[in-house]
Amino acid sequence: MTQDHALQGSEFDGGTRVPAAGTATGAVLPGPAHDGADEPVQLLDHLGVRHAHEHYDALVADVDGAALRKLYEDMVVVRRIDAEATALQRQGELALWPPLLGQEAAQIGSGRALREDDFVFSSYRENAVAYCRGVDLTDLLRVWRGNASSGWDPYSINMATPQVIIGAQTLHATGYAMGILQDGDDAVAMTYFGDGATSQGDVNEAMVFAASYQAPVVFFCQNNHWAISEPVGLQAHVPIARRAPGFGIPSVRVDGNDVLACLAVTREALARARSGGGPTFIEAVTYRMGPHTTADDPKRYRDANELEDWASRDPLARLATLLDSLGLLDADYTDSVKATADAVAAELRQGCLSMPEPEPMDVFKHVYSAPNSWLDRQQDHYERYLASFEQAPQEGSR
Ligand SMILES: Cc1ncc(C[n+]2csc(CCOP(=O)(O)OP(=O)(O)O)c2C)c(N)n1
Ligand SMILES: [Mg+2]
Repeated sequence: MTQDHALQGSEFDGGTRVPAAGTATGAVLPGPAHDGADEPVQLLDHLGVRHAHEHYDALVADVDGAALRKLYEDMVVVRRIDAEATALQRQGELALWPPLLGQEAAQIGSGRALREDDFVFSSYRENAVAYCRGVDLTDLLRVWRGNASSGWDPYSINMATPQVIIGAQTLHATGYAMGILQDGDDAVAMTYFGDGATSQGDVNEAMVFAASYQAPVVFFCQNNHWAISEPVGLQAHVPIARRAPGFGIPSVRVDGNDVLACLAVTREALARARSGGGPTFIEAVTYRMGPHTTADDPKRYRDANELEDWASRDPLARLATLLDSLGLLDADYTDSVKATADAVAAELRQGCLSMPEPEPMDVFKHVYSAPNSWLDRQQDHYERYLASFEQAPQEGSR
């Protein structure tokens, strides 16, 4: 399939169309919070052409050449983190890794819109958002190496540790946002989840409460087209963004491979929440180019042509093209981006390999904030069990 044919003719699963090449697809949109319009907002198309947008341009008016370069660097670095962590898993240094390949724009565009005092509740795949929050790179890997049951102190970067129970984090975010209301603060809770998660009761309950309380929470759904081996079309017969207005929540579909559009729609949603306008639902239409996790083989359930189609909409390539057209992709710059990515990858690897092995008794730490007699009994039992190995006669000593 040729690139043009793929882009003009193909459809997103769920019956919604890929924007035709070269059109300013957002121009017909009526403006803020347009109740789930199907055409994704797009400012930068797959060919790297920047299109004017009557509403969203104002939201990224401050993004000059230097800021565009920074967004590009961010995306290169997080792609490199992802590749390095995948390699570490293949080398037996991590038990598992959930790649974000293809979703860099959705995560960097939205992550860079956040304020430091906002609070993020994510799934396992938002490693680029964690990077935006300033996560320590070793902390990012602790859980995946099996060295800790939790990677970091959530309050140190205002981001909860990754949630593996699909969709549960949307409830945590909504509860947190209701707390923000009680405090009279203007921070926002931002929650990330996948297309598959929208079928969970938790996500729907979170939307009911968020709408009822007009809580300052942004629901950021990365529709990467797959929930492990289930295609999105199976559980969403209409675009996912259309569901939110049914809860009384304004929604917007955005091209999730367009970092500028993701930044613009997230800024708008955050501003709405901060100013008392309540929740917003964002559906970022993107694609998971890698496996679900390193334990998965997508070749068993998806067509190679689909991957090829989406490779032609790569989020990094289109921004590189734009930078080049602006004369901002010179060798000095690309060398410095590569050097930064190399340094980050080296730090990640070094942090992984030098992580101290956990003590067996550490498994009891941080389970409850206060002493708990039931846990104490288990701890005693386990301590005696471990001690029994020390007392056992050594092999060959008889
Ligand atoms: C409550 C619950 N049910 C099932 C699972 C198993 N599971 C892990 S990931 C996943 C798919 C999630 O897909 P999606 O929400 O689209 O997120 P993505 O992995 O694509 O980022 C499932 C079903 C789980 N972790 N939690
Ligand atoms: Mg998914």
